[in-house]
Formats: sequence, C-alpha cells, structure tokens
Amino acid sequence: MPQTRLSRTHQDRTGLTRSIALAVIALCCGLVLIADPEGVQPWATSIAQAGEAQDVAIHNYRFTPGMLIVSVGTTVTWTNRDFDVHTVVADDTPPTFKSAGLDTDDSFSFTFHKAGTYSYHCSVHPHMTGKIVVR
Ligand SMILES: [Cu+2]
Repeated sequence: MPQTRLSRTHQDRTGLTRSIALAVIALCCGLVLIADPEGVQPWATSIAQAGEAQDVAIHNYRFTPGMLIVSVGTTVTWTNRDFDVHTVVADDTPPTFKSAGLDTDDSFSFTFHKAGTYSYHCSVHPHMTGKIVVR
C-alpha cells in the first residue's frame, strides 16, 4: 500500500531528525560543562586590557558581565540599567567597596589597586552576584 509506505518513511525521517537534535543538544551541554570550570558561563566573562576602564551593566537583575578579569589599576564602573534600585557591595567584611542605592542610570566606580578575586552582590537582591578578578 503506497499510503502506508509514505507515512512509514515520514515517521523514520522524523525519528532521525529527533536523534540528531538530541545529539546536538547533548554536544552543546557537554561543551558548556567543559568550558565552564568555575560555574560562570564563558560568554558572561570579559577580559580587560591593561589600564582600561571597564563597565559592568546592571540589567534584568543581573551583572553583565558576571565575571570580569582586569589588570591592577583598572577602574570598574557599574551602571544601573534597571528601573529598580540596585547596589554593588563586595562580599568581604568590611566590604572592599560598597555603593549607595543606585537609581536608574546611576553609576558607581571602584579602582582595583590590589590583585585578587573580588566577589560582590546587590544588597537589595542577594541572588544578584558578580566577580571581578584582578591580576
Ligand atoms: Cu539589585
């Protein structure tokens, strides 16, 4: 019956397409895991050139880039692009840097004079976290 054969072929092709799609998804997930040893997405990391000023956007309740690698002496400026108030506060005690509440388009800058890893967060939304690595 030609009708039956036609639908059988269609079904096989759909199954194959699904297998390929699953393989591609698995491959992508594998690559992300390999390229992501610190739990930060590679596309969320930015590496600065020496002495450059660097910007971190606060947008959609997120610091972007979430991880920024800079050299000693770099000034980092955070700018709030949300309509909600955010802060930028280092995780250490007392905090190495601490902004006031930032309204929309307000900025906060800090110059990193010492090498190290500086984790920080927004005190209003503690789930908002970021990291500056100073080399
Ligand atoms: Cu916030």
